Amino acid sequence: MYPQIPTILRPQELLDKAFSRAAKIDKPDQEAVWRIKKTTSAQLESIKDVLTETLEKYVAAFPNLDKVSTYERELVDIVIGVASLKKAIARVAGAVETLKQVLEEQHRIANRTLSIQDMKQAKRAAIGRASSIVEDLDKPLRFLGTSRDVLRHIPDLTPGDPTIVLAGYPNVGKSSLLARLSRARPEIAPYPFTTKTANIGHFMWPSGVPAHKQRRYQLVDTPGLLEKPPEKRNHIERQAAIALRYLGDAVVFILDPSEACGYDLPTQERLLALVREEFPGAPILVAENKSDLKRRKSPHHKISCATGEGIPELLEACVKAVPADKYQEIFPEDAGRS
Ligand SMILES: Nc1nc2c(ncn2[C@@H]2O[C@H](COP(=O)(O)OP(=O)(O)OP(=O)(O)O)[C@@H](O)[C@H]2O)c(=O)[nH]1
Ligand SMILES: [Mg+2]
Repeated sequence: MYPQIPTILRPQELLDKAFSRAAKIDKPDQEAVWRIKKTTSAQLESIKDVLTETLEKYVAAFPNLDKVSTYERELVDIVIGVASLKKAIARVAGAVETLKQVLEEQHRIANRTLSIQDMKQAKRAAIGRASSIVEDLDKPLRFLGTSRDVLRHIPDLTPGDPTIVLAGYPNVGKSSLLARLSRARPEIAPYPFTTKTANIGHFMWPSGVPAHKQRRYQLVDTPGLLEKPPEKRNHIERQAAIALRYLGDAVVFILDPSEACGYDLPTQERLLALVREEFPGAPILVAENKSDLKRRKSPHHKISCATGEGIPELLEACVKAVPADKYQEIFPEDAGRS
C-alpha cells in the first residue's frame, strides 16, 4: 500500500543533507563583505528549502486519514494506529512552520547587516535552531519511517472483493496455483523463495454467466511471510501478517506430499497448525499439490498445478468457504461498486 511514500530520513541524515548542500554554495564578489553577505543569504535559503521541502514531501505522501475509505482507515488503524500516525504527521507539519519562521528571521537579520560578524552570527543561530527543531523530530520521523515500511508490505487488495490467502512452504506451488486459478502470471521457478513481493490474482465466479452476475474474488500470495513462525518475524512482518489476517476471508494451505519442495511432510504440517492458529476465524482449505508426482490417502483436496487435476473443485470449495455477503455488511459504502 502507498508505494509513493519516500524513504524517511533520520534527523541527522536530513540535517547533513541540508548543511552539506549549503556548504557547497559560494557567491563570488570582489569585496569580502558582499561575498559573505550573498553567500550567507543563499546558504540560509538553501537550508530552509531542503529541510522544509523534504518534510513537506513526507507529510503530503501519507494518506489523509480523514479522507480515506473506512476500509483503509481500519487497516491503517490495526497495523499502525490512526491516532499515532496523525500525531506524527502533525508534529512534522508543525516543525515545517517553525523552521520557516526561524530561518526566515535569521535570513532577515543577515540581510540587514553589513557586519561580517553579525552575518556569521545569524548563520550560526540559524543552524543551531534548525538542528534542534529537526533533532526533536527523532520520534515522529522514526515512527513515519516504520509506518512506511509496514504499509509497503501490505498488499494492495481491493476492498469489497472476497479475499483468499495462499499459504504453504516455499516451492510447494503457491505461485503455480495462483496462475492456475487466475489470470495473474506470477514468477514460477524450481527453487524456493522465488517470490519476494505479494502476488495478487483475480477470478470471476460463477463462470459461464453474464459479468454483472459474477463476483470478483482476489487471491493473494505473500511469500516469506506466513512461512515464518510469528516469533521470528520482525515488526514489519508481524504487522503485515496482522493485516493479512484482517483481509483474508479464507485460506488455502498448500501441502506438497511429494516433498519435492524440499520440506518433509511433518514440517509442512507443523506450519499448517501455526497457520490455523493465526487465522482462527477464517475457513482453511488444505490442498495437497503435485498429485501427478505423489498422492496419499487423506481428507484434503488433491490437486496438480501441472495437470490441472482438482483445480475446478478447489475453486468451487473456496467460493463456498467465503461468506459472500461479509464485506457488504462491513463496508456498505463500497458495496455498490462490485
Ligand atoms: N510436478 C509438479 N510440479 C509442480 C506442481 N506445482 C508446482 N510445481 C513446481 O514446483 C516448483 C515451485 O512452484 P512455485 O509455484 O514457484 O512454488 P511457490 O510455492 O510459489 O514457491 P515460492 O514462491 O518460492 O514460495 C516449480 O518448479 C513448479 O513448476 C505440480 O502440481 N506438479
Ligand atoms: Mg511463489
